[in-house]
Amino acid sequence: MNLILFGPPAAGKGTQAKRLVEQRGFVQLSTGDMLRAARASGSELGQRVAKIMDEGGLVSDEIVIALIEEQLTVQAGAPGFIFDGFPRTIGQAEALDSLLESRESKVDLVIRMIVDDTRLLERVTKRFEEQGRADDNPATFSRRLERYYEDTAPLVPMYAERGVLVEIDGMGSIEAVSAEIDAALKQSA
Ligand code: B4P
Repeated sequence: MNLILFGPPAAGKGTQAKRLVEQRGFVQLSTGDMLRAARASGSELGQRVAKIMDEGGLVSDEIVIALIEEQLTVQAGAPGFIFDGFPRTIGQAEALDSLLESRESKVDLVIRMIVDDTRLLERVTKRFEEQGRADDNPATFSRRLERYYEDTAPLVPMYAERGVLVEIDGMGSIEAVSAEIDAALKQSA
């Protein structure tokens, strides 16, 4: 099973992916986590992406696709993956299709978490107060949201046409959203 958790920034993709790893043994591939780890390590890649992330931009397709490809190779043999925060552009979606196809696999399910902008802003504001993540400040967040509507939202009709898209209400509590995801997984099994 290859599952994409899809939604705007701060929709709760990472939160739900971690739970699915704990409860169901999925392997999580989060490009956000990979990029933050690169930054924390002080590597050349980390230095290249830091400014883009802090300004609310999208890191280049080339870089994130290479990160995903590397992980698909390192973790070959895993029963399936949760793609968390990837793909975020049409180019990334096409690359993912090719990467999976060459491994005789495919995208099985895309769960789109629907959360309105006001609730997203509430969540990042809270995280900014608690954790001080640089890209959670309101100005940067509005740029992240713009990029989502411009570059990432166009993936919705693409996956809908393929019949792999399930939309869930992501507005509720973490537990309520988890229940929605479990129901979507059960339905698609
Ligand atoms: P990400 O790391 O993917 O973004 P995120 O804001 O953490 O989103 P997520 O939806 O995972 O939110 P979370 O569960 O943490 O990306 C960060 C940056 O990396 C991007 O802006 C970009 O620059 C770069 N990047 C990453 N992938 C890329 C790609 N493929 N291409 C190009 N660039 C890329 O939840 C947010 C908060 O809400 C948390 O504090 C959580 O506790 C809380 N929360 C979650 N669910 C909740 C709920 N139901 N109720 C209340 N609070 C909830």
